[in-house]
Amino acid sequence: MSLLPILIAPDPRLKVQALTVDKIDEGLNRLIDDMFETMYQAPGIGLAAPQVGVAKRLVVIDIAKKDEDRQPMALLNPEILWFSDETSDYEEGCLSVPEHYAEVTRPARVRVRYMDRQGEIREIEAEGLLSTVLQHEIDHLTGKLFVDHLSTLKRGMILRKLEKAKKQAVRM
Ligand code: GNR
Ligand code: NI
Repeated sequence: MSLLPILIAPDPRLKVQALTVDKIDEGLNRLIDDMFETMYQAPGIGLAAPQVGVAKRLVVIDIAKKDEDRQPMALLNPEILWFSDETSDYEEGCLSVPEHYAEVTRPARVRVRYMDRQGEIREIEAEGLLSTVLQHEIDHLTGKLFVDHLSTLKRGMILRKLEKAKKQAVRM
């Protein structure tokens, strides 16, 4: 297994529309294992393939707490079938937007259909943190980041800081 480099915004590869996964082969299984390893190492509670430069509709999630057993979930081609009218606010972060956190308002509950790594079609209904993370990860598959849910002003402030930090990093 290997750690994959995580892309940092602003980066055009984070803005692409990811493509449907049509076969589960050795290469895809390896990518899924590498994404779990990368997510746990970060550490993060979710990771979408575009964040590691792969434009495929694939996400991994594990919202278990540190003292709990791992609960790895790999979701291929996830889609939101239904979301509640009721909303909830959650302080979000993103491994591609390091060191910035902001409250995002999203539907409180969602129903998601996806394929698991065995090729079985599954559906889950989620609320709370899992609902937030599912929506955050599925957004990555259409090139959307949590900052795209903020005001133009807040988004601009965060992206300018990240851009500046990147330029500093290449000088060092
Ligand atoms: O690790 C992560 N934590 C998090 C916290 C609140 C809302 C969403 C997230 S997802 C994030 C990892 C990540 O960037 N996934 O795309
Ligand atoms: Ni993210």
